[in-house]
Amino acid sequence: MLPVDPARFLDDLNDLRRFGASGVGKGVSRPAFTEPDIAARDWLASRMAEAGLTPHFDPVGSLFGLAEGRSLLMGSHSDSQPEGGWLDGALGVIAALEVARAAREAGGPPVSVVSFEDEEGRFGVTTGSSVWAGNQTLEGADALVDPAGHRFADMRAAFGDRRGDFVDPTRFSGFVEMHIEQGPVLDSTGGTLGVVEAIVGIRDMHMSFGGQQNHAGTTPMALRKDAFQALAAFNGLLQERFANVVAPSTVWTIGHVALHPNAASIVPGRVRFSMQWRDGDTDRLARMEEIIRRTAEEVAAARGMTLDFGPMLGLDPVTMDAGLRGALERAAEAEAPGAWRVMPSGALHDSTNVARLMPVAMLFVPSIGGISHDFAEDTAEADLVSGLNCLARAVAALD
Ligand code: HGY
Ligand code: MN
Ligand code: MN
Repeated sequence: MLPVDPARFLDDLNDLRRFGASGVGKGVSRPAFTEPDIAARDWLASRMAEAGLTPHFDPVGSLFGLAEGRSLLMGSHSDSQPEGGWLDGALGVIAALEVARAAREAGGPPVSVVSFEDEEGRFGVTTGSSVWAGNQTLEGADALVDPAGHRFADMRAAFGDRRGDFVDPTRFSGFVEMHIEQGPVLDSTGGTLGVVEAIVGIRDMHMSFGGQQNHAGTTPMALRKDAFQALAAFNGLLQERFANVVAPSTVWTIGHVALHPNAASIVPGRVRFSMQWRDGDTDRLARMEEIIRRTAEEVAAARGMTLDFGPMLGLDPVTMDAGLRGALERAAEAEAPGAWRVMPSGALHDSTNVARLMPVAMLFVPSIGGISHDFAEDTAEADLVSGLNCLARAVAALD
């Protein structure tokens, strides 16, 4: 096993947490291209250089720490959700850095490190790795707009002349990403490590209902074209119509709702909302899309209201590479005998995109209480170290 240094690893993890520290527990707010995100990447670049790696920003702000010649790529993302945890993405980046350092100290194998930009999708869906992998064109990404109306093209310009070209993916033999589970399975079963078998697919879009803004006191209910009521009816019908299509693991979320004008005494005339759904089966994702579109059209027509669909972004389910996964399984058995399992990922990860370019595999550590995308996200330190040791074992075995 490579001579990883848990104290150095934990110190870097805690240093990274300083950038965008939310002041609530260990939480961070470090969305893509914000000042804390850029400062964190500059700090990561310096740590990569100190580790003997060549820091390289690509055109969208993804940061690579490059080893010479052909190498194994490891990493994740260091941007966060607006209310994010200190480990989502950051754990994979810092663990990769520590394995890369230990590998150099041990005389090999060469390991490169990456922190992808905008994995959390302030603009799209895993935008940085999606562009690198060709799942999204740079022109397409540049046209993306965040909820506040900022354009991706303008925001990525903040990296200025730090940016170089896209890194040639053929210099890497594969990609290994460690990540917190972000779900309840390992935590509730007392597991220490999860070896991922597959990552679910996702569909994500915004929709709008347009009605008639009016007085909340004088407008009879029967005459209203109330955008909130349209959304409520749409959501109610979805639950019914999904019933015989979805599986127990299927998820769907309306996480962002903007009512206009969002005032207590005004019948809302417009609502724009996010519609996101995930499943391990591409056909099921397509059937759900058909139900979503048809149901929204019915609701709008029945109320004499307008309906707009924004562009739909999506990624299909991906299966992990058998060889890399096998190395993680053997390392997990050595590190935590009987305390690991093979499991799917209900969360999306950069590995989904990188799988288009090279073999990928993922390792999970538990999330306390299954909590993530929340300031309260956390993992026991002993589990963080077990994950690092497992990576160190696997990378040594891959050499
Ligand atoms: O939403 C996700 O699955 C990822 O954490 N961005
Ligand atoms: Mn993540
Ligand atoms: Mn996340």
